[in-house]
Amino acid sequence: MEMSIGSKHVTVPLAERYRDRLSWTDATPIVSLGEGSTPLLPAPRLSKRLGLELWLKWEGANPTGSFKDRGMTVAVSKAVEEGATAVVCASTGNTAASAATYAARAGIPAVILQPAGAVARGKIAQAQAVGARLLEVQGPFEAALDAARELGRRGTHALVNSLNPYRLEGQKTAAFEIVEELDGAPDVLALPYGGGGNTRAYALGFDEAGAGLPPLLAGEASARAYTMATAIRIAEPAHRPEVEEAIARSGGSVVPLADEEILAAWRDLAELEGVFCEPSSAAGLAALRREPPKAGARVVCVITGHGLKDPEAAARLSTPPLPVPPDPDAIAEAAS
Ligand code: AN7
Repeated sequence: MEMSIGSKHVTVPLAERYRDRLSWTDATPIVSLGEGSTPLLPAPRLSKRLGLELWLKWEGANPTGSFKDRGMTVAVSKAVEEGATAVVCASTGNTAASAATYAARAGIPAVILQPAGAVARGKIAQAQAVGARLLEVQGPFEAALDAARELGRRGTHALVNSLNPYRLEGQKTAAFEIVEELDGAPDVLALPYGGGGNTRAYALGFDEAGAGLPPLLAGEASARAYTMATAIRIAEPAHRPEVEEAIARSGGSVVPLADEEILAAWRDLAELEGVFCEPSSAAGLAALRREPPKAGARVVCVITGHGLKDPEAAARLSTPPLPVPPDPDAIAEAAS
């Protein structure tokens, strides 16, 4: 049976929604799990507190629970088209989960290089479950990335880190969605800044959408090499020069954040808006708090990854369950 992604009974993935803005050819075997078209959620309680019109771009709703899937559908499809027989990436976890998953979808092996002891459990479980080969590099993220690049150069594996231009191409589609849904660019876009690929991708997307580049507020961990926000524990961002150029051109800024500020934003997103993300994903909101836009501004904050990625963080940072006997009176008392 021929099963086409374009069938009207199938979720429309970004590969289809933005078909003419991506590098597809007639020969591209599109590898998809239905990514993109994520919710743009109003945030009424946070809006009131901050005096803004705040929207949350909920990227945790992608197939593997992070924005990485937008780029991975394009990178893995093009890798297969170009004859790759395996993919490799270095990752703080989300790129790994996404690369492993799309490789499984494509029927090719994935090699994942991860910094030892610095990847959240949920992400490791995802990559393991789909059968990737996980290698713990005894060193920081940068050492793993250098090794991945070398395997890419040797030609044995296609590199699917964001140094692969198809990754940014896919990720730029999030800006298209925002411009379509708000009928223009927002006044400010806030997001986390790890390696900087996503900040570059949004700048690309807004430029291409032709509605103007909004000031970009990029929240980074001030303790880049040690932050508890492991997804953005990246001492040396691979895209730093391009990120600095795009941010300067946009009239925005890079906002260094203490872990406490990131965690406070994480808690508020969950408790005030019901948006449970991983800690790193709250860096955009923390940046907005540090550098508030003018009152009433229409702001989009990108929430990059799902909270289930990092169950240990959730357990550590919130109230644990309270044991009770199976007795309604005791339960009523404990519930109040
Ligand atoms: C949830 O997975 O670098 O600035 O290897 O997982 O484009 O690096 C993840 C980064 C923000 C930062 N939020 O994005 C990886 C990795 C989450 C992330 C970022 C990441 P970039």
